[in-house]
Amino acid sequence: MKKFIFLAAAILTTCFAFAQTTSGLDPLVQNVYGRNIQKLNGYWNHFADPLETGYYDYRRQPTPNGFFKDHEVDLVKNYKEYDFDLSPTLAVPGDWNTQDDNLFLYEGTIWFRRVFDYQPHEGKVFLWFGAANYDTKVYLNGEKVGEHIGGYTPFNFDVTDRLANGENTLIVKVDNKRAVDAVPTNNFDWFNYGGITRDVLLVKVPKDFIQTYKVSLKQGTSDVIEVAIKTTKAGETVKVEIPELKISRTATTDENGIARLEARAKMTLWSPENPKLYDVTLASAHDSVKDRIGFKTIATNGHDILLNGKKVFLRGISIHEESAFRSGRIFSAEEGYTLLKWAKELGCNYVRLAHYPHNEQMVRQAEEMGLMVWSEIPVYWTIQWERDDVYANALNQLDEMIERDQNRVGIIIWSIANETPHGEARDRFLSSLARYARAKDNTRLLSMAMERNDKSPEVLSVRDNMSEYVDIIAFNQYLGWYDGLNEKIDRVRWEIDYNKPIVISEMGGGALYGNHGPKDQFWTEEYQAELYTKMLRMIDERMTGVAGLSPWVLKDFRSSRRLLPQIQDGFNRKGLVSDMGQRKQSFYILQKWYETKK
Ligand code: GCB
Repeated sequence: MKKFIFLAAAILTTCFAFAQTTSGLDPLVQNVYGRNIQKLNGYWNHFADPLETGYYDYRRQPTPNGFFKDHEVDLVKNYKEYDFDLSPTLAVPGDWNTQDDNLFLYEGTIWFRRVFDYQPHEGKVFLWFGAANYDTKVYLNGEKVGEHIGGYTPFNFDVTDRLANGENTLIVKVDNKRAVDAVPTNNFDWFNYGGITRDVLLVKVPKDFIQTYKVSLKQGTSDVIEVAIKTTKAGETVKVEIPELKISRTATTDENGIARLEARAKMTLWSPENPKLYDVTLASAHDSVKDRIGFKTIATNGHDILLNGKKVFLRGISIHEESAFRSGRIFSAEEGYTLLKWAKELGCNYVRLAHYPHNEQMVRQAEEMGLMVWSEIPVYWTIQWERDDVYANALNQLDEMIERDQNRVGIIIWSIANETPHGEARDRFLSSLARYARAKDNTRLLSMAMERNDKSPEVLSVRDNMSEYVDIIAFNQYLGWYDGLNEKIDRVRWEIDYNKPIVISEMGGGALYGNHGPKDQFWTEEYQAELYTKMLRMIDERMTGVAGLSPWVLKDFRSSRRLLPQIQDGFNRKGLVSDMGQRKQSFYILQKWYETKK
């Protein structure tokens, strides 16, 4: 069953048609790391093809004998203008920009080739990509398997009937050209890392297998576990076991392959103080998959966020998925761990993983470390709201984000957008996404990073039609940086009229580590420290209903928008930690304040 059919039912409930922007995709296999996998990671031959010569002929028509054929079909004997065998290699996973200086600012197509050995397997095989940025076309043994757009979510193809026993040739065309009708658009404040940035796996499952599942606490209860399993077969018995809770239950799949069951248990709920996870096994007649799953409730009441029924303050920080010290796209669990450790040191119980879904290990690690997570899709700034295909793209990314991480107890918030200019088409687009997210997962809160819409120059506020669709009123604000000097922070009043929790999803200002001077001098550590001091005092003394914050940002990160020589040098400097891991003064100011919020 191809993916667009799978999505169709839910999409009918929105006011947009589902225009096909991807092809050949199959529904995601849940928890690939808990399956029988063959890693295709390693060094892949590659070359850049800025003119797309390997794809289009001279009339700009897709050529039937492009580079994806790897010379299986030579139109003219012995005529070659490319050769994968002679081409250099790049590490997969990895961004190409930080692996080869010539590719640092490259935006366009790169062709990758990986030759691998495959031994026959009884059952089905999926070719799975953790992520590739941005437009990916996949060919196996000279034939197109499918394509995917979107740079931060997983996708997979059923390649069972396309694999040869023995040697196979996988060719992947990845194009990271920015575009005005992409999601995100051609304008965003982070680095446009290109490449196959996450794992590539062959996922081997039985012919009839467990395609997906969701194990969570039933809404409104604290002792009933609810399980939904989808297998590829109707009328089969499935079994769920959680040995530590002495749970062992069976159910039978319906005509759609779906089985649901519930089990009551006295369990330890997951929390930052005690991030308890349980071993869970799900089995069908032929398949079995293991996971580590925790249980929690997350809800709101007026201005409060309630975790397991108790009021919690989100001591957060925003993070980009960029490695510490090296400043490239994170490509190992260790690199993600370093950032999360810094967040813990800061006193956080919560991280905003901005501005796109981070890799799966990052989310798993966060929950193991007791960090609640905000996860978001890159619906950022000036999306083309009127277009159905743009909506379909955003919706697909939202679906892939939720599908991949629906069993991650650490995730408390799905976010559907960041700083989007108001307008009717935008409201239609975002409210449809919100409805979809709620229908797919009602066990988490919904939010988006809004912008301020003030009542007067001195009376600051947030007023947004999307407020009725979200559980948390989150907004970014840059008093003292883009908006006045630090002294303005002391002058303003706040009136936010929604009776919902308020979360400041961004605040901050730039500082170059080691740059010292008076506290009214831009770019000094002292200026940034003063900004944080005033801002935190303002929250304490002159704002009501604030249930948390995730200042911008943990670490200085690369951005092609940040051009000031000797200060920015291609980095957004709003980090509390420099790109080389040095703590700026404001790190300690926030750390001290978070002590008071424990
Ligand atoms: C914002 C954006 C974030 C930017 C930040 C900045 O409001 O949400 O992506 O990086 O401001 O530094 O300007």
